[in-house]
Amino acid sequence: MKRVFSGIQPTGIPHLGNYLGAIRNWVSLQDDHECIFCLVDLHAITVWQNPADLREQTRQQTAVLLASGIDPVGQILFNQSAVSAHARLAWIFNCVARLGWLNRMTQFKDKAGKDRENHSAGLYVYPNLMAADIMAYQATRVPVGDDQRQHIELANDIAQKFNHDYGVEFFQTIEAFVPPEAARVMSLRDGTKKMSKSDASAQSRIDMTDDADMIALKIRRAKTDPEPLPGSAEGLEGRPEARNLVGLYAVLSGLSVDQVLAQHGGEGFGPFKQALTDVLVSKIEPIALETRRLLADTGHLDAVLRDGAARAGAIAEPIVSRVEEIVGFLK
Ligand code: AQP
Repeated sequence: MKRVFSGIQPTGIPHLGNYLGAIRNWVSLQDDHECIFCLVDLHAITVWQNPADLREQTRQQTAVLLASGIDPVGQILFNQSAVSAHARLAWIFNCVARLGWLNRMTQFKDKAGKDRENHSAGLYVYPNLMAADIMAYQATRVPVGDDQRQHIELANDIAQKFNHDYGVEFFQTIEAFVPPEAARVMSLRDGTKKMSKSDASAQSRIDMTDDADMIALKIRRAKTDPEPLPGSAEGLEGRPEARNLVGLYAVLSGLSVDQVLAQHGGEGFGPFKQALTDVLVSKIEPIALETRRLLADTGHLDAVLRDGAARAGAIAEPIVSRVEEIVGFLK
C-alpha cells in the first residue's frame, strides 16, 4: 500500500476551497492508502500567527478533519511540531538545497510580492520543510493542488542531490498526485483570486463551520455580473464569478458544468444562488454541526493529536536517525 503524506496549515478555519480541493480527496484516499495527515504548524508560523489563535486554529482544523471523515485510528492525524524529525530533516535539507533552486519558487514570489526583504527566512525555505515532511516518512505519494507541483519537483531535486552527495540510494522519487476531481475554488468577492483563509474579507469564503443562515448570506452577497446564466460552458468565458458559482454547484451536485447550465441556463442569479445555497447547506451543515460537537471537548482533540504524533514519530524517528548517521552526526 502506498504511503501518502498530506498537510494543511492551521492558519484559520478550513474553508470550502480546502474541503473541495483537499480534505474531501483525503477522505477517499483512506480506502487504499496508508495516510499521514498533518496540521503543519511549523509552516503556519512562516507568516505571523498569534499564539493563542494558532492553538485554537489547530484544534478547529482537527475537528473539521474528523467531522469530514478523516479516520484518526486507521490513519495518522497529528500536528507537525510534535514530531521533531520534521525540523531536524528540514535543517539538513536547508544545507542540501541550493539558493538558485529556491529563487525559482513562484509561490514565494507570489506570497512575498515586492516586499521580499521583509518576509521571514522561514517563508523562503518553506519548500525544504515540505520536502522534509514527505521524506521523513519515505512517503512516495503527495496529493497536492496544481500550485504545489513545483515544490514536489524541488523535493525530488533535494532527494537526488542528497543521494548523490552521500553516495546512497536512500530517498525515492516522490510522485505529485493531483486528484482528478480536485476543484479550485475562487473567492466569492473576486472570481480571479483563490478562496483563502488569510483573505481579509470573511465574505470571500464559506467556512466549514458556517451555519445555514451564514451560508445563505454569503452566497446572496457573492459578486456576480448582470447577465443571466449562459446555456453552455463557453458562455462563462470572461465571467470569473459566474464560472466559480456554476463550478461549485457542479462539483457539489456531481454534475458537469454543461449539465448545470442545461438546467439553469437563462436564469438570473437570484434563483440560481438559492439552488446553490441549498446544495451547500446540505453538504456543509452536517460537518459544521459535528465540528461544533467535537470542539466542545478539546481534551479529546488533544488526545487524538498526541496519539497521532506518537505513531508518526515511531515511523519518522528511525528514518531521520539514519539520515543523521549518513550525514556524519555522531550518535
Ligand atoms: N481555494 C482553493 N481551492 C482549492 N483548493 C484549495 N486549497 C487551498 N485553497 C484552495 C488546498 O487546501 C490544501 C491545504 O491548504 P493550506 O492550508 O496548506 O494552504 P493554502 O493553499 O495556502 O490555503 P489557504 O486557505 O490559501 O491558506 P492561507 O490563506 O493561510 O495561505 C492544499 O492542498 C491546497 O491546495
